[in-house]
Amino acid sequence: MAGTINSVKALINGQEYTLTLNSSTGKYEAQGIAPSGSSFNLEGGYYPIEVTATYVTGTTSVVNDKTEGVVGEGCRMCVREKVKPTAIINYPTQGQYITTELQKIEFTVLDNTSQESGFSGINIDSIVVNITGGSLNEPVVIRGSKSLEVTPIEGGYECILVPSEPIPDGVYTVSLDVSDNDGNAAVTAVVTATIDTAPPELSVISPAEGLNTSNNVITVAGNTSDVTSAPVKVSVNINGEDKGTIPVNDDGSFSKDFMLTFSGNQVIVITTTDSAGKASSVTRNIYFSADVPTIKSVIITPNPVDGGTTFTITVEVE
Ligand SMILES: [Ca+2]
Ligand SMILES: [Ca+2]
Repeated sequence: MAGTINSVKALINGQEYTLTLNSSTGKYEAQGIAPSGSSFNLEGGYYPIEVTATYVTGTTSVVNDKTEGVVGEGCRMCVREKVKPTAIINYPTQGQYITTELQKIEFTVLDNTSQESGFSGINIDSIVVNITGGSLNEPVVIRGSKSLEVTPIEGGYECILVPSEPIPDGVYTVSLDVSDNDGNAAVTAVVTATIDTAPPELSVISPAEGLNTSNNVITVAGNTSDVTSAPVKVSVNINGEDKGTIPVNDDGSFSKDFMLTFSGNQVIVITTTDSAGKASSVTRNIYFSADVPTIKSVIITPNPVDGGTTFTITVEVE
């Protein structure tokens, strides 16, 4: 037989609530403010509640989260935090050129950047890395942590993704999504970067290799192009002296005259460099001299010579 209730109290996260009778339902109620921190990382994933009912006679009954059945289940309060985690792509950086075959994507996912405590933590299985662009017909999508190198850090993880096979040259966009354990999604991190492992094309039309010339003005001309990282820069070095860059036309052609400053062998190096920093060089070895031959003597032997007989002409020249 039911007695007369003296009090009904609930203990939630260290706070005691005194419940009052709702006469229309015959049940006891109180309102409270939920803890701000997530219950995800608490034992069982909930805040435990202890309810104590006391009769006027002084006898009490206590239930809590360990109580069996639906009463015990009712003593488990799940609290979700609402703060987004943070996704940061560390490598490549926005606009970066990558010139090596070895490729990787490094990123950090954190759930403690805006919360000192009570964060639910990164759900590592929610990571989605998406690579699009270049010569990929379909996006490369990596989900979860299985193919990642993962290092736990305070509040999250540092991750390294190495594609199973090198991604071919091209311009790519990498995006990163992640959620925390309470289902809050981070703002998508996006970077666009260029993979360019190929040096630019370079064809030198002038001067020809082995050219002998008496002209002290030499024309350096040719064509250059780069599939992935145009535009390219062309620079000229003559006999070890940097002559700077020369203009390249829209069609890749270039032409500029240079003065040769001394006679003798000349080494001309033409270098083209693409925007990724990959370079190609062509070397031309030429010979320049404006000197004219000096004829020192001309002797006819014999001289005079008899008509119809043989003579020799001897010329001394240097
Ligand atoms: Ca969070
Ligand atoms: Ca290139």
